Amino acid sequence: FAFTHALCRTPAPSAVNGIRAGGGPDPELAGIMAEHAAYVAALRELGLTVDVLPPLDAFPDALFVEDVALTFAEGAILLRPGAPSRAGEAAHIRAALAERHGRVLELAGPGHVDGGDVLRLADRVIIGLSDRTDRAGAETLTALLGDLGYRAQIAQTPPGVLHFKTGCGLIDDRTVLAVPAMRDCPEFAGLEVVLTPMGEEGAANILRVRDTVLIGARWLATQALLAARGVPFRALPTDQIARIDAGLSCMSLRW
Ligand code: CIR
Repeated sequence: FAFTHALCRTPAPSAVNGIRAGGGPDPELAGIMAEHAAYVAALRELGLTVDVLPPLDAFPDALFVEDVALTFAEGAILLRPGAPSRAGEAAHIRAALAERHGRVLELAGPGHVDGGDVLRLADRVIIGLSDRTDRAGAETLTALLGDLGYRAQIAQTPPGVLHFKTGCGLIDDRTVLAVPAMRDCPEFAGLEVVLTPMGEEGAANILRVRDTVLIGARWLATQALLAARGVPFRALPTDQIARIDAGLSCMSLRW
């Protein structure tokens, strides 16, 4: 969690057309912009150096930079996002990664991995198979992570959960907040699993940065749960990005 840097991308006007699984109300651009700005400001206030890349109007989901790459102190990995409309995003972040990382590895085809399916723990990295991340991609990524010195485990994202991290996020090194559908995830063995309260499944995509957990502002019961555990947290608005199936981890790459 001891990140010093983050990379984000300004939402383009097309962000309102980002992929979304369900119906629900349309997102509003002004709201998406405001939520993104609050997020960048929070990362800066937590002490990170945050660079913000220019918008990419041809790619509505490009503000969700987490899905196109992985960043570590040891180097970066350029991914192959699984949604056809997002495939082209990776090329647009390659130069920015090369400027900031000594090594940039690339996931070779034919497999796909979205960074939202990758959960980094203290001792290993979990890669969740999902509608976006397939086994070929997960196996290729396992080898690349090995090159950077990380051990990977391949897990299953439950049906109906977009990304592995849509359904879980780390509170600390030994504690994961997870939706009930992920309670028995075998890869969580050895961790304490704290379940999202009823009706707050959307809260699971928390993001721990240094000592603070970032959490969506509307998830009051989950905030109470963190408070009761003595976990410092900061509530951020996420209602608009939630309309395009996103949460807090999606909007940055961190290292
Ligand atoms: C998508 O469906 O790809 C975007 N609308 C949302 C991506 C959210 N990213 C993430 O959870 N890492």
